[in-house]
Amino acid sequence: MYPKKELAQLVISACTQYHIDTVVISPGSRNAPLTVGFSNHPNIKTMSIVDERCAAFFALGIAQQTQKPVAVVCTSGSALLNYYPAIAEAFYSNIPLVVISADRPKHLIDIGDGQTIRQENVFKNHILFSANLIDDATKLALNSSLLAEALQIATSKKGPIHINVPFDEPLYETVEDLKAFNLPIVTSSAVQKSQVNLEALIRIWKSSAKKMILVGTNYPDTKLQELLHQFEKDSSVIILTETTSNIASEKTINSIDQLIFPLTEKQLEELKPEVLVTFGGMIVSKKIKQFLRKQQPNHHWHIDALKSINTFHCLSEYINECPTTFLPKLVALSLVESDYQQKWLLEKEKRVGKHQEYLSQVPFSDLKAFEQVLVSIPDTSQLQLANSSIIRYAQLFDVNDTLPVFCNRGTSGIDGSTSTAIGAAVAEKNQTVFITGDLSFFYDSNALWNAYIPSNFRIIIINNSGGGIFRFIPGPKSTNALDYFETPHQLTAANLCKMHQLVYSSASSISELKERISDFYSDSEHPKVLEVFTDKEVNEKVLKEYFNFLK
Ligand SMILES: Cc1ncc(C[n+]2csc(CCOP(=O)(O)OP(=O)(O)O)c2C)c(N)n1
Repeated sequence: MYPKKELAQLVISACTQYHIDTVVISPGSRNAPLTVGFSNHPNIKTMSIVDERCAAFFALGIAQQTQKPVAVVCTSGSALLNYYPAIAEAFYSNIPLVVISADRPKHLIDIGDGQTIRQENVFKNHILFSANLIDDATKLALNSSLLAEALQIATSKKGPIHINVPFDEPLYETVEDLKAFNLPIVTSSAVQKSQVNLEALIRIWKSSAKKMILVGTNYPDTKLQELLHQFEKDSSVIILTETTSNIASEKTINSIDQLIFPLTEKQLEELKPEVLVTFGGMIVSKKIKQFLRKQQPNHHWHIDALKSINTFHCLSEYINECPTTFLPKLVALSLVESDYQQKWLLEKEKRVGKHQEYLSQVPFSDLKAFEQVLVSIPDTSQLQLANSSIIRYAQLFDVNDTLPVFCNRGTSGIDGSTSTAIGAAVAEKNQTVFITGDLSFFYDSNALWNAYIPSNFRIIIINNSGGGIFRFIPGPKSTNALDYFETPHQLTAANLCKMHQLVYSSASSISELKERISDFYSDSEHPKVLEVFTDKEVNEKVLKEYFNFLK
């Protein structure tokens, strides 16, 4: 059974031609032609999620893992606007999210018809392309080319696109077959190749004794990992990575905040790179941003096949190639004798010792719980992290390098981490473990209103009764309005788990945590949640003293 409407048929046919095989549908009437068509298509897996914000983050999680476009479909009106947080995340994280909204035809907009808003171009600031289709049989060619362009862009440029599809009533008429449509061939618009003077770059590289490679958010990539290992042989090169870089090595600095925080101005000046090479997405560490914005390198080269970002306000070259294509041109060069790498690694060694010493003596707290939780996660699980202090705590530890790690760092929102993690879990055959703070968890609690959560999905909530981060960052505590930042509460996840049929347990001490976690990852009929309660005042003290102890 397919929709009788040709425009709906065209949209469905276009999606299949661009190999979209997963469509997340939220309920409504205006989108009935798309709902009927997608759900009956043999090559498309459809899933139903009521809350559009959750649906979009869920789809984002799937697309994050498959790196292929995933579509979301909703009805007209405010439903569509609930996609926006995930669209912004997809925009800044380069995730191909295909947003399809049903709409009324133009003559019914702004004349007092119900459930109607101005949908065309509504995401214009954070979308790669908006295809405003027209409900007119004579516009088939135009609609086809808009669809082809939109889907081509989502696929090649890896980001969100919006297809707005107006339907007049009747909405529920069906036919037996889906027509075949020939979409025009769209070649990806030629990306302007930057004119890099490779010889000049090589000259700079070879004459510099202080070179830093800083990796932002990155998919696990063995080729890249291998390349970076080769750079480590050069004593003038130091590699800085983050938990979300998915790069691991003894010779990289992987806890940047831990390393930089105790450094004096003099040391920072000494460790300032002459050449900075960056690639990957967003950088989590605030300290490295502050450091490199203040102690700017003479040369900053950013390598990215899709887009350039000038995070440190000193970008000198944008190299629009894949890192794995460009980096071999540098790695093949002769090594430069220098003590630069050694200086960084000596600092790292000191911090690692201090870190272990400190952890062995601290009371139960977020930091201590994190240590226990991270070592408990089974090898090769996928680790999804929420924002706020969760991602920052993770940066202080050596995370098991068999775990691919992900976090919504595009816009660092707390509004869709659980939904994203569930989407990612659906797309991943290995177990997915999600660690979240309490506000992030309760904010996105509708994420659990989802019939597809794999039974091996695990959630660990670090419940410090509010936004713990606001006790650490400078500012909130100096005001008389801390409650408006931290938003303290007494909620627990127990009843939510009951409602959504998740196996719930909790821990409030190190011994309870050790006990509960011992069989937390074992097979179960339902997904499990472990809620770890910590004391916010202890957390604050422990983390502040941690950084002082490192000095
Ligand atoms: C959608 C959204 N609203 C507000 C914020 C601002 N914000 C950043 S962290 C945070 C608190 C998060 O608290 P929780 O999830 O409990 O984590 P904790 O800081 O305790 O680790 C808030 C409100 C945000 N990042 N995203």
